Amino acid sequence: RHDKDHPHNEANEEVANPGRRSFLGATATVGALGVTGGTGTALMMGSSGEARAAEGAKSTHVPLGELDDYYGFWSGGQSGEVRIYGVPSMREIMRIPVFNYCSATGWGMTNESKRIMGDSNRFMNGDAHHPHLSYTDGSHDGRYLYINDKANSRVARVRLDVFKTDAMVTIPNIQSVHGLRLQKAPKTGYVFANGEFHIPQPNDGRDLDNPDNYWCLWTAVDGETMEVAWQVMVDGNLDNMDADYTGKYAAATCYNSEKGVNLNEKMRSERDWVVVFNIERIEQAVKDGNYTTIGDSDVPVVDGRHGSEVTRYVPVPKNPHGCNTSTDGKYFIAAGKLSPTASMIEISRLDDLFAGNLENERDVIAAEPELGLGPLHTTYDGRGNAYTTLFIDSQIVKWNMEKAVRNYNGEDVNYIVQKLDVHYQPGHNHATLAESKDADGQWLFSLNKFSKDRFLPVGPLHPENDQMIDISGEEMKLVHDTPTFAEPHDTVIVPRDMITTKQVWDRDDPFFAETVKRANEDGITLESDNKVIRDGNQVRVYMTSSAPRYGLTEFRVKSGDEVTVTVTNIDKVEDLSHGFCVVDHGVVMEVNPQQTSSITFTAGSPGVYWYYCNWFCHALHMEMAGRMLVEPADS
Ligand code: K7E
Ligand code: RUQ
Ligand code: CUA
Ligand code: CA
Repeated sequence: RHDKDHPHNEANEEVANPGRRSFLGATATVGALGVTGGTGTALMMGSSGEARAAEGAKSTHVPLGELDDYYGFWSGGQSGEVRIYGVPSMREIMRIPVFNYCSATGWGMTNESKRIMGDSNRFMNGDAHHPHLSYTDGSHDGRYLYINDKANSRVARVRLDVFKTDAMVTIPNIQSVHGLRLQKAPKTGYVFANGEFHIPQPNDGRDLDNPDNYWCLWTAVDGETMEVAWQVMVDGNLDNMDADYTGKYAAATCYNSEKGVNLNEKMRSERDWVVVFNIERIEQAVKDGNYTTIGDSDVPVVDGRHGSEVTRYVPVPKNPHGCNTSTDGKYFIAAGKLSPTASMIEISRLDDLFAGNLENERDVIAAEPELGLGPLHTTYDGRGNAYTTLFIDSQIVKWNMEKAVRNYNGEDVNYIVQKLDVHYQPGHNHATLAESKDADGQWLFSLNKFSKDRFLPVGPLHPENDQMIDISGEEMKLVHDTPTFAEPHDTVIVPRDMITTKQVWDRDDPFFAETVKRANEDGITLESDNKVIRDGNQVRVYMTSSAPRYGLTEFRVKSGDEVTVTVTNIDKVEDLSHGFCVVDHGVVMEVNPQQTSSITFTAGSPGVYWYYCNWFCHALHMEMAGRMLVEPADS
């Protein structure tokens, strides 16, 4: 068998998009700088601005009044939110606040959102990278979206019937959740989360200066209860990951096998690895009591370091990044980042690897095709082709998986199908349905980190550029540029009939059930009562909203009172949302049809404070207001 780390494929250069020079000018030459610099940072030069949608490509046009074919779920990166696009029009339809605070909806401020965020509500930021949709038998089932928070080590769930975040958990014993993926079969099931940064265990002040004794953990969250089920301690660190289509295995890339704490240390080894997890064996270890706990946490931690029965470490070229399961279920594909290759791990060989039947961990590598400079993430068209982003080359490379395997086995066959320039520095790419066995090979998105020269200049901070590519034919065709704000990392795109939403809340929805319960304890019928209840210095104000009126046009409190306002929107008409905003108090919330929302705040200094409806609802929306009359505290 072949044992070559970097099989050279001379055809790479020739098949590069022939249009490259005409619209990229000198840009194509800069990639090598990044590699020799060793940091992966590429410079950019201007384009000639001649790029336009390729001829013969499918249209992105969706006629007025018609709906898009697909829902696109975009992570909002360091904005902490999720965004919904219609594909192919790329109209931004909605934003879902998740880890962030939202001035429009009051997310992070309302009592309902605070209950969901729990203790982590004290953080006002988040860094949302990887949105993924729940599965049944390898197909998306439209129930939930899950997403990681790299900034504050959280995992959140979004309900896809109402497009609202409904659960959030802070993962113990780790720092930063980066890679996040879901169990695909038989269903989700587990939500797997990579702890990226290695830390002392427990991280209580011990081992500050002893990085050799820092550890990373891989976590499984129960996707139904959103409780942490178990964790696995690993060597090195954990970057990206994916799970297979049987429910048996998951794999994660490690770029810091060295456990370095600075850049040079993290690049010292020629190889890092992909760690493969055996989920059945981990569950068995937990069942057998073969685990420990760390610090205050009671989560079972199974030892998965070298020599363990629950993991295997497959060496791959240094500092890999993306890890994507091919939609035929055959391979985990880990992208090389600092190596021009991607490593194809053959999932059907993993039983033998775990059984000890292979001489070398590298025997699970089915191929290691050379793709170009800076391969980061791979997606699929369901027709045997893979598409990998080349960060440094600023290209998408389309390549054939079966041919890559044949080439690795010594056959003289070219696996590169096409290279397409993108603008610039792509991170993830993602094709329609490409995280499920239903990949349909229609549209591909390249989520580019840089957008210089592509949009009207807006000062030093540039948007990202999410480019849309028609992959329905043999040739990739660039069709659309989409500026996006900080900073989509990943998307998931599914046909619109996979999602069924409620357009009006059910009165018994769990999202605000706790608020309803508290109102019931006060003897309040939320749909009709408009009352103020004083309880010491706590004041609970209940009112209805019905365009263009609040049930209360004034209420009276004392300065310093803890005031809870609960508004129930008794309008039943679709799209008739109200808001509630108290002037000069930082108080805001959305109140959609048949929803109850509540918010708690401290009444300010004595005076008159207007509250008003901040969601345009009626011809008399401006008049939909009332007064909070704040009396002196000692009155
Ligand atoms: Cu490559 Cu967080 Cu998915 Cu970003 S990671 S690109
Ligand atoms: S008012 S219609 Cu502030 Cu011009 Cu809104
Ligand atoms: Cu109610 Cu605007
Ligand atoms: Ca490394």
